[in-house]
Amino acid sequence: MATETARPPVAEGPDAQHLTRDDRVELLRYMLLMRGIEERAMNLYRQGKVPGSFYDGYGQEAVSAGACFAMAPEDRLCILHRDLAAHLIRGVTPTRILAQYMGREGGITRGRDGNVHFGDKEVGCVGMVSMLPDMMLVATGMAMAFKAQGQQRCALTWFGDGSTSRGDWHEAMNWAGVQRLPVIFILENNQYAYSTPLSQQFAVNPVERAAAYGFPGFAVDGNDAEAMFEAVRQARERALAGDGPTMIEAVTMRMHGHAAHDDMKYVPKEQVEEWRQKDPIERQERRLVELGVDVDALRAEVKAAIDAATEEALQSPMPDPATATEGVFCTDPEPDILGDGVPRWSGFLKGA
Ligand SMILES: Cc1ncc(C[n+]2csc(CCOP(=O)(O)OP(=O)(O)O)c2C)c(N)n1
Repeated sequence: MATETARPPVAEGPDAQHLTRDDRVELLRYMLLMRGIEERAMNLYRQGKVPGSFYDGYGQEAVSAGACFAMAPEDRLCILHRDLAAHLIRGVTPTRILAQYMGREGGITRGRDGNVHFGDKEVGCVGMVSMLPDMMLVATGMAMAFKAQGQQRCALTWFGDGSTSRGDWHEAMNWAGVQRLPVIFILENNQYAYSTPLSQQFAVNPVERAAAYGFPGFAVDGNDAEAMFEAVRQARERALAGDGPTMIEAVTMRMHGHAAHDDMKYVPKEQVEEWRQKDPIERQERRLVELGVDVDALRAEVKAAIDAATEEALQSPMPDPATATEGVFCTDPEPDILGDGVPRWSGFLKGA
């Protein structure tokens, strides 16, 4: 059974040139927030306060934190179910996220959609499409719009190893390569797609697939937030210089079951133990301790913020059933779909 890939990371260790000490602390803060919020949500789920199931990204925090940290406010992100740190970095508050998980009025979708299906377009996050890997096509489409309008903007999407086996994934890869679009594809290789291991997912090194579509692909240590940052920073530079897409394979491990209902008994215990030693948060903490950062104080601060957010989210009411269909369909004839104040699709919705 496949475990970890042996490929070397593209960048390792602190990146003194592009990350300040404060940035490095922020990376840890967002990873702690992501883990703390998801742990809290799992407890709320067990108390029956989170409907449906619950999905988390335990052990994968560096992938979304490092990548999102390298993106600018004008860029656009298609965020998947294990990438909570990206929402947090864009400014979505822990209270709104916890309210979302509990289906409350104060959540991002105001109780309209499943707990991890959300995105706040005001901060450049596209609402998650459940069908995998359709966010590849959405990100590619946005990148096409940026290029067509001569805008210096970039789109990014994350996707799992399982997503790469679908035809729409290959269509997006091909079109992005042909058009040299400003888009970054992050393969979140967490070794499993539900219970399917890598050995049954692809018969090639997945980064070679980027070359097959005419653009670079490389592997990064997905449990190193700073390496993720550096890889995405370089990919974004390429994209803005007109050099087209980049695929980054973030090599990591899904440390929990597919979702709360899955005990992942199909994963060998030694594999989980091996990856536990590479925990991305502990890794960043070790770096910061060397820099003299009071990591315990940061942990306490994050915990207090999550306690307060939980209380606030629990105060949020359930949505009024009479408004259930409001905001579900686009009724604006000229929607600002790229969030840049320019209405588009005019005519399309009018049937012209
Ligand atoms: C087209 C499609 N088929 C099935 C599903 C159900 N489903 C949701 S997540 C998932 C596993 C995806 O694995 P992967 O892409 O490796 O991402 P991971 O969950 O491991 O992060 C499946 C099968 C779906 N959302 N879309």
